[in-house]
Amino acid sequence: MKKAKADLIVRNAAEIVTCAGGTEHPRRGREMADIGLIRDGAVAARDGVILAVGRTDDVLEQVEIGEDTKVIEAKGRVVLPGLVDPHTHVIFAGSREHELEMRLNGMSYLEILARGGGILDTVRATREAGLEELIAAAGKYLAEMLVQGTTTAEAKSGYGLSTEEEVKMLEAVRELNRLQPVELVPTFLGAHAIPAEYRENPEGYVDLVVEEMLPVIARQGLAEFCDVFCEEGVFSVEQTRRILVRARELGLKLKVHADEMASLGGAELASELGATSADHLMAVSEKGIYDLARADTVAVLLPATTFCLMGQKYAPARRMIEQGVAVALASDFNPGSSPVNSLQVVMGIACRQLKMKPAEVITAVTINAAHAIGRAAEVGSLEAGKRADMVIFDAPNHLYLMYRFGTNLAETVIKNGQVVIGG
Ligand code: IZC
Ligand code: ZN
Repeated sequence: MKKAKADLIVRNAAEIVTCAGGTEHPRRGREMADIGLIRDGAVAARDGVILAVGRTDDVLEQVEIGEDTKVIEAKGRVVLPGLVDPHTHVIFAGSREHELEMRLNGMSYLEILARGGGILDTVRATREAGLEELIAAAGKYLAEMLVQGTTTAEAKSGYGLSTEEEVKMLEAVRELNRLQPVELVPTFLGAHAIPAEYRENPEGYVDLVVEEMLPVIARQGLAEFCDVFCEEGVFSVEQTRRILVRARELGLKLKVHADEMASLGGAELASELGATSADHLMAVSEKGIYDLARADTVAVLLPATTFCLMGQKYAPARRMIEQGVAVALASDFNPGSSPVNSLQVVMGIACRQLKMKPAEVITAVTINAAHAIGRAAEVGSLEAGKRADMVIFDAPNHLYLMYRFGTNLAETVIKNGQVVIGG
């Protein structure tokens, strides 16, 4: 039989962490510790697609190497699937460093928002910015993420809060998908806050989201997901339900900012509506955990946010995993509650504060994260037929990634079979 010719081969890696076998369903509960580890491994690809993964000797037998094959020696290093960040607010203008001091002086995130700051500060800056300015700002953050190993990310709107401005944000996402290597999955988050002009009429704003924004976004194909910030003083469970039911009718998949600060029943609602993910969950109830364990909804935990908001209770990750919930991790990168865009930092916090095991953490930023944004058929694991997205870390084994917290260990980043960082 004629062997397939590889145009890329990464070989002799100390460990290849494949995360294989979880494409059909997210890994839940105990399965999360199964990361498909191969020692002295190799990955071969052609035209951006993986041809073979296995022990170096086996892979070299299966594929042909020619003069034009790019060969990367990964001796003493660990190879992971390209990291997937399934919850970001990466499109925004301005910054909110003043909130750090406000928080140190005792003001809470929701108090800052209720006074017209927080999200509404970023809304003012984002509305003032032109499309080009938004693209340039996000492009810089995405470059930082890529250097640290993120090759796929979700990107939300939600700082426009008018039809025209929400469309502008999602157009920025579309342009960025043409301009740079990190693949972005667009989410419409028109229900992120009540804009100042609707302060006295929040139901009127929900009407606008349901009757005008959602149909426009769906018609223009600008978003795959619809998300709502379901929180005390922001959008109620009933408002969230109304928005998400309409979004689902229009063909969008669903996400919920659920039970972050108050236990409102966001996880229960996400499970009931068949949402793809329920995110945050610091204040999730026992019933919410029970429902998530029985739904296809992935729990996306954002421990860098809890860390940055200081002194809050972390999401009960151990309890969720014990109960059989599928857990993913994300940065929540945004200018307010999480100015952190490194998944490596999130991984370090997840071990120390969520008490997740290193193998569970790796599943949570690869295959389960891919499920959380509807991309598990393409990315999130190293398996023949999937996209050749991978990261070579300057680490002797996968445990080292979470142990050496705070240093960027990504040495070579490969997206669609192309070396985009290092080499
Ligand atoms: O800009 O504060 N939590 N939305 C919900 C955010 C944080 C982003 C922000
Ligand atoms: Zn968020």
